[in-house]
Amino acid sequence: MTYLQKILDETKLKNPNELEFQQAVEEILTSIEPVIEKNQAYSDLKVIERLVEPERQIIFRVPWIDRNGQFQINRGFRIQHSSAIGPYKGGLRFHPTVNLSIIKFLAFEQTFKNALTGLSIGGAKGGSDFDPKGKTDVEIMSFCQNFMTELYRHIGQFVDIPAGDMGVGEREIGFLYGQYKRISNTFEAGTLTGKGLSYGGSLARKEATGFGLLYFVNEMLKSHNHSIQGKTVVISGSGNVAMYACKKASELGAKVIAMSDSGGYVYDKDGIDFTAIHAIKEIQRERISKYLEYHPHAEYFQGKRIWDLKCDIALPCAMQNDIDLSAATTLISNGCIAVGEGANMPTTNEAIKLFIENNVLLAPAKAANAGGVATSALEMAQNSSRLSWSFEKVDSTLKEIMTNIFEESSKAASEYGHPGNYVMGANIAGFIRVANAMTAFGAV
Ligand code: NDP
Ligand code: 2IT
Repeated sequence: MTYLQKILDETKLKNPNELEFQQAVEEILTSIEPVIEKNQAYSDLKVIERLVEPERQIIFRVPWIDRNGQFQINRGFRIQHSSAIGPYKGGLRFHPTVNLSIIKFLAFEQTFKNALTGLSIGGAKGGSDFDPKGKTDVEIMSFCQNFMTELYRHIGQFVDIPAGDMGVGEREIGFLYGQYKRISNTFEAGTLTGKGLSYGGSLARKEATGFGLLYFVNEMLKSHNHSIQGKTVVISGSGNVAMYACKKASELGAKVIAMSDSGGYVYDKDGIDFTAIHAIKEIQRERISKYLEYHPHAEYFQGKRIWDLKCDIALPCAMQNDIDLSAATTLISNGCIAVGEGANMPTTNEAIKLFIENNVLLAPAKAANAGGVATSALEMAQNSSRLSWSFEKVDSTLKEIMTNIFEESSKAASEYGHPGNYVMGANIAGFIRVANAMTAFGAV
C-alpha cells in the first residue's frame, strides 16, 4: 500500500461518517503523489498527516427566538483548518444540510484555494444547520446575533475572518458584524468580509466569485484555442455565484440558456436575462419559476436535472456533488467542452475522472472560484489601509489574480507530467505553498 493510500485509509477510519470530508481529502491525496515522491521532507515532517487533521474544530449551540416567541436551537460550527500561510479565512454557510462533514470538507478545500490566490490567508469554514428560507428579517437577525455571541471569541482580523457562503450574503454579514462590533467594543472592520459598502465593504466583492470564475474559464478556453464567444452555457443555481457568473458570461459573448434553484430550472432559448434573475433572487428573494412572469416565452422545469440540456460549457454554481457520473456522461455525449466549478466540490471524484479521460476541460473549484475569497482579502487590505478602491481597481486586480491562478495551475500540471489537467495542477500548486510554510515552522 502506498504512503498516501495509508493516510487516506486512516483518515476514513478516523472520520467514519464524514463522506464529504473523505471525498475532499481523497481528491487532494490522489493528486499529490508526484510531489511527495520528489520531496522527502514533506513525508519526514508528516505534513499530510497534519493537514488531514484540522487545527481546531469548534461546535456550539445557537439558541434564538422565532416570530412566535418560541425558542429554537441550531448547531453552529467553525473549523479552523490551517493557519500555515495566514489567519484562518473562509465563509459561513447557513443551510439545513450543514453538518460537521460538510464544514470540514469546505475548510479543507479553503486552505488550498486560499494558498492558490497567492495572498496571506489560511483556511477555515463555518456555518449552521439553520434554514434561512421563509424566515423574517427579525428571525434572521436573532439567529445571526446569537450565532455571533459565541463565534466572536474565536475570530478577529489577525485570527480568523469569516465571510458569506450559501445562505449568508450582505444582509446576514450586516447582522453578524453589528453584533461583533457591539460585544467586542471595537470597529475592527477586517474581522468579517462581504460587508455593506457603508461600513467597510469592498466594491466588486458581490460580483467577485462569479466574475472570477468566468475570468478563469476564459483563460482556460483561450489556452486551448477555443473562444467563449457564442458558446452555450448552462449554470446550476441562481444565488450569488451563479448570478454574477451569468452576468460575466453574457458580457464575454456567451449565451446562458438555463439557470436553476432547488425547485427546478428555467430555460430561455434567447439567453437568460440577468436583470430578471437579479430582481427575483437578490432583491425579492423569490423562486426562479417567477422568471416566466418577466419572460413568458421561457420554460420552467420543476424537479428536473439541468445537466440534461445540451451545452458547450457547464457551470455548476449551487451545491456539492451536483454533477455525478450519470450527469457527466450526459454532458459529454451532448458535446460539452468545458466545466467551470463555481460551487465547492460540485463534481464527484468519479465524474472528474470521466471528464479528464474524455478531454473535457475542467476548471476545478479551488482555483476557479477563488475570486471570492481573493476579493475578500482585497477588502481586508482596504480595511487595514482605511481606503476604498474603485470598482475598476478591484475588478482588474481580481482578473490579474485569476489569470495567475490559471497560469500556476497550468504550470504545475505540466511540470508534474499531466499537462491540461487543472485539477492536479491546482491541487499541487496549492499544496506546495501550504506544505512549504509548514516545513519552515517545524513541528507545530
Ligand atoms: P447562495 O445561497 O447565494 O445560492 C445558492 C444557490 O444554489 C441558490 O440558487 C439555491 O437555490 C441553489 N441550490 C441549492 N441547492 C440546490 C440544489 N439541490 N439544486 C439546484 N440548486 C440548488 O450561495 P452562493 O451562490 O454563495 O454559493 C453557491 C456555491 O458557491 C456554494 O457551493 C458555495 O460554497 C460556493 N462558493 C461561494 C462563494 C461566495 O463568495 N459566495 C465563493 C466560492 C464558492 P435555493 O434558493 O432554492 O436553495
Ligand atoms: O468558498 C469560498 O471561497 C467562500 N465562500 C468565500 C470565502 C471568503 O472568505 O470570502
